[in-house]
Parts: sequence; C-alpha cells; structure tokens
Amino acid sequence: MAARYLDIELNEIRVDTNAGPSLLVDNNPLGKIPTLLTDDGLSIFDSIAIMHYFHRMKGKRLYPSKDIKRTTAEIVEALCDGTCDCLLAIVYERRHREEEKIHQPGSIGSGQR
Ligand SMILES: N[C@@H](CCC(=O)N[C@@H](CS)C(=O)NCC(=O)O)C(=O)O
Repeated sequence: MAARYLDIELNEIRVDTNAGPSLLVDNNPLGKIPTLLTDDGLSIFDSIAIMHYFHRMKGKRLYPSKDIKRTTAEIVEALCDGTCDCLLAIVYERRHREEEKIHQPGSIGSGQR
C-alpha cells in the first residue's frame, strides 16, 4: 500500500514461507515476508523498516515531520505491528500445532479450577 501510494514500482514475488525458499531465507534470516530487495542489492525487512526506507526514498512523504505527530504515528505503527504479530501467533498455533497441544486456558482438562 505504501509503495502504491508513493508510486514506487515493485516486482512482487510470491513465496511459500512454510517451504523456506532460498530466495527468502538467503535475504532475511527471519524467513518472513515482507522482505524488500532493492536494485542496489539491499535486503530490507520488516514492514516498519521498509516503510521508513520508502519514506526517506520518496521525499519524506509517508510520516509527519513534526515531533509529536511523528511520535504518535510511530506508536500507532508499533501497535499495528504488535497486533499483527499476536494475530499471526494465534493463526500459526491453530494451523501448525496438534490440537491437544494448543493452549486453551480454562478449557476442560486444562488443570485449571
Ligand atoms: N512484524 C513483521 C511480521 C512479519 C511476519 O510475521 N510475516 C509473516 C506473514 S504475514 C511471515 O512471513 N510468516 C512466516 C513465518 O513466520 O515463518 C513485519 O511486519 O514485517
């Protein structure tokens, strides 16, 4: 979305993160998307680092310049990032764990009284 907003041309490459594709893990030790490969050979991850890179690249048009507004934007950014990380943790637990190993506090048989 930020790239489109700033008219940055991207070549989007789809990868299956579960398969650990070398294009991804060779460029991002975390093996996560998004990962941005630049024309001058940089590999930039994660979303926030990419956003700040785009901001500097395109005349600082993404983030406010005034200190307090910038701080507020960065707090919202951190909140969104943290929320996505929490949601992904829930999705991955449900998708990849055997059912009996999924954390279910308060459910029958969990040992809680
Ligand atoms: N905070 C990171 C989160 C990145 C992230 O967790 N991406 C997920 C997909 S949305 C991923 O690549 N998961 C693969 C994995 O964790 O192995 C960001 O915003 O870039």
